[in-house]
Amino acid sequence: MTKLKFLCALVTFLSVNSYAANPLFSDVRTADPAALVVKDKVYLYAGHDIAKDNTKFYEMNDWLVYSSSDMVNWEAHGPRLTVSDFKWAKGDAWASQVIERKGKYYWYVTVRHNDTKPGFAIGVAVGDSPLGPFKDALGKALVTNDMTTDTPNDWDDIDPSVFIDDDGQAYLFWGNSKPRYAKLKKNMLELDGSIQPLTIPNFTEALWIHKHGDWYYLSYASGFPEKISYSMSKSITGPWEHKGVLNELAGNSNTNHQAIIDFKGKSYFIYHNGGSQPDGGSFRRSVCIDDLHYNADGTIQRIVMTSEGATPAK
Ligand code: FUB
Repeated sequence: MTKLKFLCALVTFLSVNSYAANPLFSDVRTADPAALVVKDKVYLYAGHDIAKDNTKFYEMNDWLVYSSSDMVNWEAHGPRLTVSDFKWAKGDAWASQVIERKGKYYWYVTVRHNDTKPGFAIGVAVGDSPLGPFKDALGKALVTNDMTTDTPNDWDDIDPSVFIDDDGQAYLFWGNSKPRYAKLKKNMLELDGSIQPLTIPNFTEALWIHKHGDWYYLSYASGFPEKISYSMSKSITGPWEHKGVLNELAGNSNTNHQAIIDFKGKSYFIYHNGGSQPDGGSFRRSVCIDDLHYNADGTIQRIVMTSEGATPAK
Protein backbone atom coordinates (compact mmCIF):
# COMPACT_ATOMS: atom_id res chain seq x y z
CA MET A 1 0.00 0.00 0.00
CA THR A 2 1.41 3.41 -0.94
CA LYS A 3 1.74 6.14 1.70
CA LEU A 4 -1.11 8.10 0.08
CA LYS A 5 -3.46 5.11 0.02
CA PHE A 6 -2.64 4.40 3.67
CA LEU A 7 -3.40 8.02 4.64
CA CYS A 8 -6.72 7.95 2.71
CA ALA A 9 -7.68 4.69 4.44
CA LEU A 10 -6.76 6.16 7.83
CA VAL A 11 -8.83 9.32 7.21
CA THR A 12 -11.81 7.21 6.13
CA PHE A 13 -11.44 4.97 9.20
CA LEU A 14 -11.22 7.94 11.56
CA SER A 15 -14.18 9.77 10.02
CA VAL A 16 -16.35 6.64 10.14
CA ASN A 17 -15.27 5.73 13.65
CA SER A 18 -15.00 9.11 15.39
CA TYR A 19 -16.62 9.52 18.78
CA ALA A 20 -17.72 12.41 20.97
CA ALA A 21 -15.52 11.63 23.94
CA ASN A 22 -17.09 12.02 27.36
CA PRO A 23 -17.36 14.48 28.95
CA LEU A 24 -18.39 16.76 26.10
CA PHE A 25 -16.84 19.91 27.54
CA SER A 26 -13.75 20.06 29.72
CA ASP A 27 -13.44 23.85 30.11
CA VAL A 28 -16.65 24.23 32.18
CA ARG A 29 -18.83 22.12 34.47
CA THR A 30 -22.23 21.37 32.94
CA ALA A 31 -25.31 19.58 34.28
CA ASP A 32 -29.02 18.86 33.77
CA PRO A 33 -28.88 18.58 29.96
CA ALA A 34 -31.92 19.16 27.76
CA ALA A 35 -31.75 18.78 23.99
CA LEU A 36 -33.86 20.07 21.12
CA VAL A 37 -33.63 18.96 17.49
CA VAL A 38 -34.20 21.80 15.02
CA LYS A 39 -33.88 20.71 11.38
CA ASP A 40 -30.37 19.25 11.01
CA LYS A 41 -29.00 20.54 14.31
CA VAL A 42 -29.22 19.59 17.95
CA TYR A 43 -29.27 22.35 20.55
CA LEU A 44 -28.08 21.40 24.00
CA TYR A 45 -29.24 23.51 26.96
CA ALA A 46 -27.21 22.80 30.07
CA GLY A 47 -27.03 23.97 33.65
CA HIS A 48 -23.71 25.50 34.69
CA ASP A 49 -22.01 24.33 37.90
CA ILE A 50 -19.63 26.93 39.30
CA ALA A 51 -19.20 25.60 42.86
CA LYS A 52 -15.50 25.74 43.76
CA ASP A 53 -15.53 22.29 45.35
CA ASN A 54 -17.85 19.43 46.12
CA THR A 55 -18.32 19.97 49.84
CA LYS A 56 -21.21 22.47 49.91
CA PHE A 57 -24.11 22.68 47.44
CA TYR A 58 -25.00 23.74 43.92
CA GLU A 59 -23.91 27.15 42.69
CA MET A 60 -25.75 27.77 39.44
CA ASN A 61 -26.61 31.17 38.00
CA ASP A 62 -27.10 30.70 34.27
CA TRP A 63 -27.70 28.18 31.50
CA LEU A 64 -25.27 27.42 28.66
CA VAL A 65 -26.17 26.55 25.06
CA TYR A 66 -24.27 24.37 22.58
CA SER A 67 -25.14 23.11 19.11
CA SER A 68 -24.01 20.25 16.90
CA SER A 69 -24.78 18.75 13.51
CA ASP A 70 -23.34 15.34 14.34
CA MET A 71 -23.38 14.93 18.16
CA VAL A 72 -19.57 14.85 18.06
CA ASN A 73 -18.46 18.39 17.25
CA TRP A 74 -20.07 20.99 19.50
CA GLU A 75 -20.15 24.76 19.13
CA ALA A 76 -20.40 26.75 22.35
CA HIS A 77 -22.85 29.67 22.32
CA GLY A 78 -22.21 30.75 25.91
CA PRO A 79 -24.80 31.59 28.52
CA ARG A 80 -28.12 32.54 26.85
CA LEU A 81 -30.28 32.93 29.96
CA THR A 82 -29.52 33.83 33.58
CA VAL A 83 -31.46 33.87 36.84
CA SER A 84 -31.36 37.67 36.74
CA ASP A 85 -33.50 37.59 33.55
CA PHE A 86 -36.34 36.59 35.89
CA LYS A 87 -36.86 39.62 38.13
CA TRP A 88 -38.96 37.61 40.59
CA ALA A 89 -36.27 34.93 41.06
CA LYS A 90 -33.40 35.01 43.50
CA GLY A 91 -31.08 32.16 42.49
CA ASP A 92 -30.58 28.52 41.57
CA ALA A 93 -30.58 28.05 37.80
CA TRP A 94 -31.50 24.37 38.01
CA ALA A 95 -32.86 22.05 35.33
CA SER A 96 -34.58 23.41 32.22
CA GLN A 97 -35.93 22.46 28.78
CA VAL A 98 -36.60 24.31 25.52
CA ILE A 99 -39.41 23.51 23.09
CA GLU A 100 -40.53 25.11 19.82
CA ARG A 101 -44.09 26.12 18.93
CA LYS A 102 -45.02 28.06 15.80
CA GLY A 103 -41.52 29.51 15.37
CA LYS A 104 -41.15 30.59 19.00
CA TYR A 105 -38.80 28.87 21.42
CA TYR A 106 -40.03 28.46 25.00
CA TRP A 107 -37.42 27.85 27.67
CA TYR A 108 -38.90 26.39 30.88
CA VAL A 109 -36.56 26.75 33.84
CA THR A 110 -36.25 25.89 37.52
CA VAL A 111 -35.30 28.82 39.78
CA ARG A 112 -35.72 29.83 43.39
CA HIS A 113 -38.51 32.40 43.78
CA ASN A 114 -37.96 35.55 45.84
CA ASP A 115 -39.53 35.80 49.30
CA THR A 116 -42.93 36.88 48.01
CA LYS A 117 -43.56 33.20 47.09
CA PRO A 118 -40.82 31.25 48.90
CA GLY A 119 -39.57 28.02 47.42
CA PHE A 120 -38.61 26.74 44.01
CA ALA A 121 -40.63 27.76 40.98
CA ILE A 122 -40.86 27.20 37.25
CA GLY A 123 -40.51 30.16 34.90
CA VAL A 124 -40.62 30.43 31.12
CA ALA A 125 -38.59 32.57 28.76
CA VAL A 126 -39.33 33.01 25.06
CA GLY A 127 -37.21 33.76 22.01
CA ASP A 128 -37.43 33.76 18.21
CA SER A 129 -34.62 31.29 17.62
CA PRO A 130 -33.07 28.32 19.47
CA LEU A 131 -30.29 30.68 20.53
CA GLY A 132 -32.62 33.48 21.59
CA PRO A 133 -32.31 36.21 22.63
CA PHE A 134 -34.66 35.02 25.38
CA LYS A 135 -36.73 37.12 27.74
CA ASP A 136 -39.03 36.29 30.64
CA ALA A 137 -42.34 35.59 28.89
CA LEU A 138 -44.62 36.24 31.86
CA GLY A 139 -42.86 38.58 34.28
CA LYS A 140 -43.89 36.08 36.96
CA ALA A 141 -43.57 32.36 37.62
CA LEU A 142 -45.68 29.78 35.81
CA VAL A 143 -45.63 27.34 38.76
CA THR A 144 -44.97 28.32 42.38
CA ASN A 145 -44.51 26.27 45.53
CA ASP A 146 -47.90 27.26 46.94
CA MET A 147 -49.66 25.60 43.97
CA THR A 148 -48.63 22.14 45.20
CA THR A 149 -49.15 21.40 48.87
CA ASP A 150 -48.74 17.63 49.08
CA THR A 151 -45.08 17.63 50.18
CA PRO A 152 -43.35 19.44 53.08
CA ASN A 153 -40.49 20.39 50.72
CA ASP A 154 -40.12 23.77 49.07
CA TRP A 155 -38.13 22.14 46.22
CA ASP A 156 -40.90 19.92 44.86
CA ASP A 157 -41.67 22.20 41.88
CA ILE A 158 -38.49 21.71 39.86
CA ASP A 159 -37.23 20.05 36.66
CA PRO A 160 -39.78 20.98 33.97
CA SER A 161 -40.13 18.77 30.89
CA VAL A 162 -42.42 19.84 28.05
CA PHE A 163 -44.00 17.99 25.18
CA ILE A 164 -46.45 18.80 22.38
CA ASP A 165 -48.56 15.81 21.42
CA ASP A 166 -49.57 14.93 17.85
CA ASP A 167 -52.97 16.61 18.35
CA GLY A 168 -51.25 19.90 19.29
CA GLN A 169 -51.94 19.65 23.03
CA ALA A 170 -48.91 20.73 25.07
CA TYR A 171 -48.04 19.26 28.47
CA LEU A 172 -45.73 20.29 31.30
CA PHE A 173 -44.30 17.55 33.51
CA TRP A 174 -42.27 18.36 36.63
CA GLY A 175 -41.57 17.53 40.25
CA ASN A 176 -39.31 16.35 43.00
CA SER A 177 -40.55 13.56 45.32
CA LYS A 178 -44.04 13.86 43.76
CA PRO A 179 -44.22 13.67 39.95
CA ARG A 180 -46.91 15.82 38.29
CA TYR A 181 -48.16 17.10 34.99
CA ALA A 182 -50.63 19.64 33.61
CA LYS A 183 -51.87 20.67 30.20
CA LEU A 184 -50.55 23.94 28.80
CA LYS A 185 -52.71 26.38 26.88
CA LYS A 186 -51.79 27.03 23.23
CA ASN A 187 -49.88 30.16 24.28
CA MET A 188 -47.53 27.80 26.26
CA LEU A 189 -47.67 30.30 29.12
CA GLU A 190 -50.63 29.14 31.23
CA LEU A 191 -51.60 25.83 32.78
CA ASP A 192 -54.84 24.55 31.33
CA GLY A 193 -56.80 22.74 34.03
CA SER A 194 -55.70 21.11 37.23
CA ILE A 195 -52.33 19.64 38.19
CA GLN A 196 -52.42 15.84 37.96
CA PRO A 197 -50.34 13.32 39.94
CA LEU A 198 -48.33 10.64 38.11
CA THR A 199 -48.04 7.06 39.26
CA ILE A 200 -44.44 5.93 38.71
CA PRO A 201 -42.36 4.05 41.31
CA ASN A 202 -39.40 5.28 43.37
CA PHE A 203 -39.52 8.77 41.84
CA THR A 204 -36.98 11.40 42.89
CA GLU A 205 -36.80 14.07 40.12
CA ALA A 206 -35.55 14.82 36.57
CA LEU A 207 -38.62 13.87 34.52
CA TRP A 208 -38.12 13.72 30.76
CA ILE A 209 -41.09 13.03 28.49
CA HIS A 210 -40.56 11.86 24.91
CA LYS A 211 -42.18 9.78 22.20
CA HIS A 212 -40.57 7.16 19.93
CA GLY A 213 -42.73 5.32 17.42
CA ASP A 214 -46.14 5.03 19.03
CA TRP A 215 -44.84 4.77 22.62
CA TYR A 216 -44.62 7.59 25.14
CA TYR A 217 -41.73 7.38 27.59
CA LEU A 218 -41.33 8.96 31.00
CA SER A 219 -37.77 8.70 32.24
CA TYR A 220 -36.73 10.03 35.63
CA ALA A 221 -34.20 9.92 38.41
CA SER A 222 -35.05 7.25 40.98
CA GLY A 223 -33.69 6.66 44.49
CA PHE A 224 -30.73 8.57 45.91
CA PRO A 225 -27.97 8.50 44.81
CA GLU A 226 -29.91 8.49 41.58
CA LYS A 227 -30.32 5.99 38.79
CA ILE A 228 -32.48 6.71 35.76
CA SER A 229 -35.63 4.60 35.49
CA TYR A 230 -38.37 4.67 32.89
CA SER A 231 -42.00 3.82 32.23
CA MET A 232 -43.90 3.48 28.93
CA SER A 233 -47.45 4.10 27.83
CA LYS A 234 -49.53 4.22 24.66
CA SER A 235 -51.08 7.46 25.95
CA ILE A 236 -49.43 10.59 27.30
CA THR A 237 -51.86 10.55 30.22
CA GLY A 238 -50.95 6.94 31.13
CA PRO A 239 -51.39 4.44 32.63
CA TRP A 240 -47.60 4.08 32.78
CA GLU A 241 -46.04 0.63 32.65
CA HIS A 242 -42.84 0.52 34.66
CA LYS A 243 -39.79 -0.85 32.85
CA GLY A 244 -37.07 -0.53 35.50
CA VAL A 245 -33.60 0.98 35.46
CA LEU A 246 -32.35 2.58 32.27
CA ASN A 247 -29.07 4.03 33.53
CA GLU A 248 -27.02 3.06 36.59
CA LEU A 249 -25.48 5.50 39.08
CA ALA A 250 -23.53 8.18 37.22
CA GLY A 251 -19.93 8.18 38.44
CA ASN A 252 -19.22 10.32 41.51
CA SER A 253 -22.51 12.27 41.39
CA ASN A 254 -25.58 11.93 43.61
CA THR A 255 -27.75 13.13 40.74
CA ASN A 256 -28.24 11.70 37.27
CA HIS A 257 -30.31 13.85 34.92
CA GLN A 258 -31.13 12.79 31.35
CA ALA A 259 -32.44 13.96 27.98
CA ILE A 260 -33.37 11.47 25.26
CA ILE A 261 -33.57 12.35 21.56
CA ASP A 262 -33.70 10.82 18.09
CA PHE A 263 -31.42 12.53 15.58
CA LYS A 264 -30.60 11.58 11.99
CA GLY A 265 -31.85 8.01 12.50
CA LYS A 266 -30.04 7.35 15.77
CA SER A 267 -31.06 7.70 19.41
CA TYR A 268 -29.05 9.35 22.14
CA PHE A 269 -28.96 9.46 25.95
CA ILE A 270 -27.57 12.74 27.28
CA TYR A 271 -26.76 12.92 31.02
CA HIS A 272 -24.28 14.20 33.53
CA ASN A 273 -21.82 12.61 35.90
CA GLY A 274 -19.30 13.82 38.44
CA GLY A 275 -16.46 11.55 37.56
CA SER A 276 -15.21 12.41 34.15
CA GLN A 277 -13.14 15.45 35.16
CA PRO A 278 -10.44 15.33 37.86
CA ASP A 279 -12.16 17.80 40.21
CA GLY A 280 -15.68 16.56 39.45
CA GLY A 281 -18.36 15.57 41.92
CA SER A 282 -22.00 16.10 42.86
CA PHE A 283 -21.71 19.90 42.55
CA ARG A 284 -19.17 19.99 39.71
CA ARG A 285 -20.79 17.81 37.06
CA SER A 286 -20.12 17.20 33.37
CA VAL A 287 -22.50 16.45 30.52
CA CYS A 288 -21.89 13.21 28.60
CA ILE A 289 -23.64 11.46 25.70
CA ASP A 290 -23.98 7.80 24.86
CA ASP A 291 -25.94 5.82 22.29
CA LEU A 292 -29.43 4.60 23.19
CA HIS A 293 -30.99 1.51 21.62
CA TYR A 294 -34.66 0.51 21.45
CA ASN A 295 -35.75 -3.12 21.28
CA ALA A 296 -38.38 -4.21 18.76
CA ASP A 297 -41.08 -4.13 21.47
CA GLY A 298 -40.27 -0.49 22.28
CA THR A 299 -38.39 -1.16 25.51
CA ILE A 300 -34.99 0.50 25.85
CA GLN A 301 -31.72 -1.35 26.38
CA ARG A 302 -29.75 -0.47 29.52
CA ILE A 303 -27.43 2.47 28.76
CA VAL A 304 -23.74 1.70 28.54
CA MET A 305 -21.90 4.75 29.87
CA THR A 306 -18.60 5.10 28.04
CA SER A 307 -15.50 7.29 27.99
CA GLU A 308 -15.50 7.18 24.18
CA GLY A 309 -18.95 8.79 23.98
CA ALA A 310 -21.70 8.59 21.39
CA THR A 311 -21.25 7.45 17.82
CA PRO A 312 -21.73 10.26 15.30
CA ALA A 313 -24.97 11.16 13.55
CA LYS A 314 -24.59 11.52 9.79
O1 FUB B 1 -28.86 20.78 39.16
C1 FUB B 1 -29.71 21.02 40.24
C2 FUB B 1 -30.67 19.86 40.44
O2 FUB B 1 -29.93 18.66 40.61
C3 FUB B 1 -31.58 19.55 39.26
O3 FUB B 1 -32.67 20.41 39.13
C4 FUB B 1 -31.91 18.13 39.56
O4 FUB B 1 -32.51 17.43 38.51
C5 FUB B 1 -30.55 17.59 39.93
O5 FUB B 1 -29.80 17.29 38.80
